[in-house]
Amino acid sequence: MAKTSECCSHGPAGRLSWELLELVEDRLSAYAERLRRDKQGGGYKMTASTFDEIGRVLREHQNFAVLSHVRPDGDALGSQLALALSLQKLGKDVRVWNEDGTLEKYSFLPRAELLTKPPVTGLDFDVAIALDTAIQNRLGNTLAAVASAKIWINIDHHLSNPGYGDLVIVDPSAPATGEIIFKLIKSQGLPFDHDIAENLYAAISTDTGSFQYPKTSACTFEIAEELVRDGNLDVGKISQQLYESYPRRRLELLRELLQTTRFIEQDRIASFTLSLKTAGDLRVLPEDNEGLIDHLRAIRSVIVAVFFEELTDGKVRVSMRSKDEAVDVCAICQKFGGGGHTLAAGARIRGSLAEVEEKVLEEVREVVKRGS
Ligand SMILES: [Mn+2]
Repeated sequence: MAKTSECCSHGPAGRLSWELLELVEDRLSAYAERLRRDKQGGGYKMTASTFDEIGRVLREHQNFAVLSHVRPDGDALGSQLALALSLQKLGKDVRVWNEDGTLEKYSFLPRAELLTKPPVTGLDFDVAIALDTAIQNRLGNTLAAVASAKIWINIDHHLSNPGYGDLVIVDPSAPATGEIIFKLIKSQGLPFDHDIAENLYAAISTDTGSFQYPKTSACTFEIAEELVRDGNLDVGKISQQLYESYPRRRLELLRELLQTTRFIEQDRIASFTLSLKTAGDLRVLPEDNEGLIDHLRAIRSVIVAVFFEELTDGKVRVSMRSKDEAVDVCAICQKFGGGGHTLAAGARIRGSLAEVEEKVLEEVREVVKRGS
């Protein structure tokens, strides 16, 4: 039983006696205390709903909408499906909505067919749950479809999340929202099975860059261990579906991006750009470029990698990665109306590719100079 460390304590699953409830509560208050300490020490923000409070709301209501952000990634979709499946097994009515619906790339996720675009006319819900979504607006057109929801739950790991909603868990120390969903499910004894495990594994694997990024902790591996063992997962098969099943056009896209690569500040800043024309010529889908920025980050001298993508609405989507805590790309992106994590952030900025590139790189240059 004592196989999980303090950070992973999520209490025993199954039916809860009062004794067990007390035990769970003890552990959760220790967890909350640890986060409070982190907050003072490391500048973390933790808005303090407990798993118990959220668990209670999940049990006491019937109609749920589980949502995540536009241009969803593996963490967003895996977390949505995992929580939705657990709620379904609990006998709840659940809609799993995303502005983009299911993505081709993630269609292998168990029960991916549950993920749909919201209907034009919304539905009534007791509870709307936003996952992995730092800014409520980033829920896109799902927001209007759940407008009548009585209670909002916000579960996320983005530092920049302001804590919208009635019940909020924002834990920036978590490398993936999937990790928080795992703790919620386990601490509350919510239903868990193979399909839920596989969705959570995909969420955590993708948001940690295959268990490589700095927030990957012993706790992350302990959770992965439980997912693989208790969910009876085939890791090789999931990895192949996640990382070795790209369409050919992704490589063609990378070839084009590499042609535009720029290095500045003694090669400490690297960037590439994707124009609408190139995207159109290659028939690129939005999900095709997920992770390509890692090719820039992988260069030894590079501290900050930036990806500029021209959008159809007169804006440019900027993705930024940092390899140095002293260079906070979330702060840079917030200056331009975006947000994210210290080491991975983004923004959408009005202007032409050239204008935005110039403005943003100037800002990054300043921060990199200051940080070194
Ligand atoms: Mn995430």
